[in-house]
Amino acid sequence: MEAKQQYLWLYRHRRLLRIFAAVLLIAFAIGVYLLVYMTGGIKFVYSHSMYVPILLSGFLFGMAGGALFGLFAGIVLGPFMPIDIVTGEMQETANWLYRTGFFVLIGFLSGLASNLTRSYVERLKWTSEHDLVTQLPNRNALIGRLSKIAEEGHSNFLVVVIFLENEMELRSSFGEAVVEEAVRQIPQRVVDAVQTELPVYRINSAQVSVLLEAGEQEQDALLDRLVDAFRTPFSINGIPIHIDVRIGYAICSRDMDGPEDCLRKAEEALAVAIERVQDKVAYKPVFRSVKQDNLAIIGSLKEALGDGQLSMHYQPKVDIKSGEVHGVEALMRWNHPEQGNISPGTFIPRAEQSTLISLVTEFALEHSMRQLAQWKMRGIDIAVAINISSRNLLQPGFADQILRLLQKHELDGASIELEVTEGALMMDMAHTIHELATLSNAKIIISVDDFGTGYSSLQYLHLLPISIIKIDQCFVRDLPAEKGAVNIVEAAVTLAHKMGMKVIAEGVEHRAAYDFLQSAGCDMAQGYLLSKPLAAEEFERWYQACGGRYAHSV
Ligand code: G
Ligand code: G
Ligand code: MN
Repeated sequence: MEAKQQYLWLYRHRRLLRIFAAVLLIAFAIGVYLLVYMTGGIKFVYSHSMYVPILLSGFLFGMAGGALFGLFAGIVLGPFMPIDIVTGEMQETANWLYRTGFFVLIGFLSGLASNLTRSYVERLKWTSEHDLVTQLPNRNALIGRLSKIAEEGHSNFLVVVIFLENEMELRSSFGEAVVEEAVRQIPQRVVDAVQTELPVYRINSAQVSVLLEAGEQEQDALLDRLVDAFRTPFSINGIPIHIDVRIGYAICSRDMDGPEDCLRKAEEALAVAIERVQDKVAYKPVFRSVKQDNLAIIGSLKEALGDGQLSMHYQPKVDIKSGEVHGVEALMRWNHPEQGNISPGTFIPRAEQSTLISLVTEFALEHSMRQLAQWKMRGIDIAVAINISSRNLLQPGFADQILRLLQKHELDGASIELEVTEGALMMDMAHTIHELATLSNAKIIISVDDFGTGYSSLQYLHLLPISIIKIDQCFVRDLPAEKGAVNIVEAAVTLAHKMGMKVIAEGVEHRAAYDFLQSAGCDMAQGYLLSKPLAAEEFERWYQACGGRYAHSV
């Protein structure tokens, strides 16, 4: 039997056990009587053995039980026990009465100590299962409740986790007390919504949870009512407080993998609800496999950065008018020892969600700049464009890091181009303006990558020091047959030129597209027609073979 089961068994049979213990204690006292009698009477030391059952009785039966047993023990060793068996001399009444009083006191004190300990332990148990501020049951209590439900064999029930999305914001604008008061009001809302008395668990400062027993048909309606319950603002000291909630839930059944797992499923669903900005999301096994894939990739990426699995490839960019090879775009390649090539389209977005992206970008910057310095020494005078992610621009000291690398490799700022997507430019405009100004003062070229595909306004075009617009592949691929793409490309070229910027088209795969771009006045082209991304030595051979000038354009 495990410790917990043993405890449960003892708890269930506690009445019988108490009777049994009482009988044993009485037998013990009679045993002491016999011992004292046989060893010659109360004048010898053996009567002290009586303290054992007295202390035990206080421990088991509390103050009254201890005192009562003390009285009994006092009488057992009292009027009928001679001082000396051989002489037959009896005890004086005052003598045994004093002893009896002493026994009663010891029993009482033992009971008192035991009660105090017990209430202290209960207090500890309560504290471990409650949120001390709101007095709501906490995560431990929820796990305990889930284990109990599993034991009792309920069929299906929902574990619902409610996330108070603006909790941090409320905390910073209204203060701790207001948020805690709002949380205290949540149970009433939940009860009103589901119309049954249900405990609400506070599982962390911004999450509460309830367990719902509902058939499949009622589930949706019940959850909708729960979402609705938070639509009316909470009123705290007369201030209306709106709490934004997201809900994740999982259906747990008897054959679930344990209570922790069940709660975790609901929390994984919640993470998806937050990410997708949805009111409520039910757990699906695919969430976990996606997350595990992500974690596995992110886990091995750090290693890959250190042991040479990553490298940079370079794709030429050609000046359409002169045919000159203007520069290259540096593109990361990952050759995984087991999984083979992993596309940056797979691992870059995942790295962007973690702090690893700063290491990835550092790798790209360091390797591209080192390569560029070598090319320059061998007379290949081109620029290198490096892709920057939105997180990099928010990183403190990012611009300075680039300037230090330039210095280290003795490169001129003008030979470096940074490709930033529209979304990244819009993240935190004030900060971005400052960072990009530092870079542009060092003559580094800033280009807008994937132009035309982001959700953004055009205001960044005149607010930020942008020199190049890169028209996204999706507009270039079907040129000139696709009329819509033709219009967009022509408009982008006009817009860019009016603003004093250059235009590059990426994803140029066909001669016809290239010719169209030339006639539309587009400045540069990049794509499979010219060359796919190449390893450094391959690019060098390609460049030497064409003499730094793309042949088709002449
Ligand atoms: O080369 P490929 O088409 O597989 O690249 C897919 C995406 O990954 C592209 O959008 C490209 O911008 C991005 N990418 C490639 N290399 C890097 C890099 O070094 N840093 C960042 N941030 N993005 C990169
Ligand atoms: O988002 P970004 O511009 O960084 O993406 C560049 C990606 O586009 C590179 O990963 C590169 O492999 C890919 N690419 C470059 N030229 C072509 C092309 O002509 N056709 C297609 N389909 N992809 C291209
Ligand atoms: Mn790019």
